[in-house]
Amino acid sequence: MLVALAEWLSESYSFFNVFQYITLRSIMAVLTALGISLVLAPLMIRRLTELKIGQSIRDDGPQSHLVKAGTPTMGGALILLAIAVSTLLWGDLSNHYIWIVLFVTLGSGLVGGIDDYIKLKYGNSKGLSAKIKYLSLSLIAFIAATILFITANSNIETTLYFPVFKDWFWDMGWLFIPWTYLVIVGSSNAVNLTDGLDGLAIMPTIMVAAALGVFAYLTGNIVFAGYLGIPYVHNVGEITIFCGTIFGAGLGFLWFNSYPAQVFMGDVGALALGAALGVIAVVVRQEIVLAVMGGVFVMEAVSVILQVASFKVTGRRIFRMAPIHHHFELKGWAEPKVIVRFWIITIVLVLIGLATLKVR
Ligand code: 57M
Repeated sequence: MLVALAEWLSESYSFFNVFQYITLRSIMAVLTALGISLVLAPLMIRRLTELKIGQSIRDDGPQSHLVKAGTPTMGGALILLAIAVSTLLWGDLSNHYIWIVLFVTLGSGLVGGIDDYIKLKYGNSKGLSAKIKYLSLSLIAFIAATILFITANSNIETTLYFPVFKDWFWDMGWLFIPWTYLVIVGSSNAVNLTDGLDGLAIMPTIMVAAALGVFAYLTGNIVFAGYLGIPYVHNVGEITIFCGTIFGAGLGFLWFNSYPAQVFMGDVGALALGAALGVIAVVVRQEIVLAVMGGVFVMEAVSVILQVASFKVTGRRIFRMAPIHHHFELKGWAEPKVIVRFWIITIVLVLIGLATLKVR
């Protein structure tokens, strides 16, 4: 919104030209989203506590979690508010990628929010029926995938690029639609499964969003993209601003979600942020790099798949409990130790992901 205003003002005052730059607007987007979440979070936590909107804890999980009962949840709604306001302020609203990522993020947040609301209203931890939840998420992902396919300007936008091997790519054609759907829904669920310890999901989300912001900036710049040998996607640089809003809003939320958490994000946050990372990776053509940098999310999801499969086939569990963070808790690791170690793993994976920019 401010881009249009700055453009108009720059006709009289050349200083306002500075707001045309993606880099400056991204920094402003980070700070705006951070400010919104830092300022509003205490008010929200107070209000949620007054309204008794607190988490109900399953009694079959690690016993150490029982003390968390009643912790305010649905803090993700604030993350989404900060992301939306900051994107609308600093993003170029004539850019269709901005609207697609906002649609996927807020749409998935709405599904998660309804799920949270039902859990809170009926005081149980079941929520929306799994079928309705996945159908709604699937519909959002499918709509986004179809729009991206129809609006693609060249086959670069529907080609799958493999990191490191610069001659490895595959023009997916219409298969781009199911692929995009899988990436968005898979990423959304993987982040949701990870969100089971204080700060465990938000910090990797922040780090991966920051790295995807770098990819978005370089992919949208014809000179840098050419120099690095990565795909060039016209106009996708604007997504750097969106990544900045996730970074800022996430940091503000982490301030209160760090151990011991004063608020949880709820499905409204976890499903939305996961879907956001998925759709960003698709538009910047880095789905495989997302799987590398978000390795912690992948590991959590795979632990559940293996556990369920093993239990069904052999009647035995591989892990003490899935997702895998519960396994380490039950082995006796203190919660902050599991969290920080998973963060460290993510730092390494994000660095590996960024290295693929050069190593090819
Ligand atoms: C969400 N939700 C957390 C909070 C957060 C198929 C199966 C593996 C599904 C899985 C599941 O339901 N996952 C989805 C996990 C919950 O957190 C809420 O949910 C939101 C995210 N969706 O924002 O609102 C609990 O996590 C803890 N928490 C924190 N700090 C945070 O910042 O401590 C969350 C955020 C909170 C709080 O305790 O209440 C969750 O874990 O429920 N199911 C499971 O994860 C269950 N696993 C299981 O059944 N494993 C079996 C299967 C796979 C065969 C097995 O291993 O044998 C476990 N979860 C729980 N108890 N709570 C086990 C039982």
